[in-house]
Amino acid sequence: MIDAQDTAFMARALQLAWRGRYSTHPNPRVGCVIARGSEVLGEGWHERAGEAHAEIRALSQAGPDARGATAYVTLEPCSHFGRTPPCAKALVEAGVAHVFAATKDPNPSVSGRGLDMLREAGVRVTEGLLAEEAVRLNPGFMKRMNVGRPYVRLKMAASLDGRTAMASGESQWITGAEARRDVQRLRAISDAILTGVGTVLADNPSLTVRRGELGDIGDATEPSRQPLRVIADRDARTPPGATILQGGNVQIYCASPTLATAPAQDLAALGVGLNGVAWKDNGIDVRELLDSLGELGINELLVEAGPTLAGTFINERLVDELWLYQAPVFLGSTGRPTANLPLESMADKVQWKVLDRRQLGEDQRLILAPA
Ligand code: AOF
Ligand code: ZN
Repeated sequence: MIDAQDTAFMARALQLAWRGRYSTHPNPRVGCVIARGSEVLGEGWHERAGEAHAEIRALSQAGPDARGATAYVTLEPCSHFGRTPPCAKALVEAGVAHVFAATKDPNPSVSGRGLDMLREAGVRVTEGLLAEEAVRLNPGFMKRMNVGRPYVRLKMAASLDGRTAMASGESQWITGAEARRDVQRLRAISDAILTGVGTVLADNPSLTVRRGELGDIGDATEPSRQPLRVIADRDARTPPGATILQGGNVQIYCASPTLATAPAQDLAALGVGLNGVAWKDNGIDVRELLDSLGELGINELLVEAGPTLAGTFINERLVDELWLYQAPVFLGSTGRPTANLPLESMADKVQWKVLDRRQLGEDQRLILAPA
């Protein structure tokens, strides 16, 4: 039996988990509420990899009162010794009588064993309450654990006539301050930001999260690191003085033969990570790139790139969400398209469905998913 009270506590646990949106990577966001009847005894969320898991924080708040109580956790409690000891064991030792887990942990070192551990110790287990919401909380962690690749968000800023820059390449700024702050938040929830060398050469972007521009983050845990910056750069043309290289934490993906060349060696000497992958006529082998980023522990990837790389991602059907910021301006018919995607007939059109539509100052933000 699941009642409204149980659902409300799990919803609260989801809210707590979301506080870790800028800080838990590569770990998932997890929240926990410990309650007896309608009384909350403890609350916790996972803040940072290496630090206490959500259950441990909630248990320490509840103290001895946890005996006989119910725990609501957004993810199956872990059963393994990772950077921290198993939460399932801690719940058993605290005497918790009933555990609600929204979803299984797809991590192969857990995946059901946490729930088994609880059941074997005589704890009642109820699985699946608000499961859909819990999966949506960690789309990247779930996807990486299940298929080894990050969840991909493609960001675009465009005009009313679907242009993303002038013919000269000039593009600052199409959208207003509110949309740009929203992009900062989007970067901050991402584990990595991918761009192409064309964008590096044309715009010299930093692709960093600037805390001051994030604005008020409410009760979220402070971002604990910059997202990894990733550059698709077949011939290692990224200038050693490029802004994006400052502060480190950069991986460049070039063509394998490029690895041995002088420009690549110079970048490696600066501490840049260099990876050789396959390139095809129309650009980088994106699947190989995504596999590699999955191995690096990237859960949520943000693609902020020019028309070539954006076109490749769309064409290869590798975008999970498209975030389109549209400004109420015309950039004119000589402006650059958001994506290079030459299509012949209406039958080739690439259809999307709108998940969310919002006004940000004068601009609108659409979040879309493949239809
Ligand atoms: C939980 N509660 O709050 C989180 C869990 O290296 P560790 O010890 O931090 O373990 C990381 C793994 O633990 C992570 O990959 C995921 O399977 C699980 N995360 N589990 O019971 C939590 N964050
Ligand atoms: Zn745990």
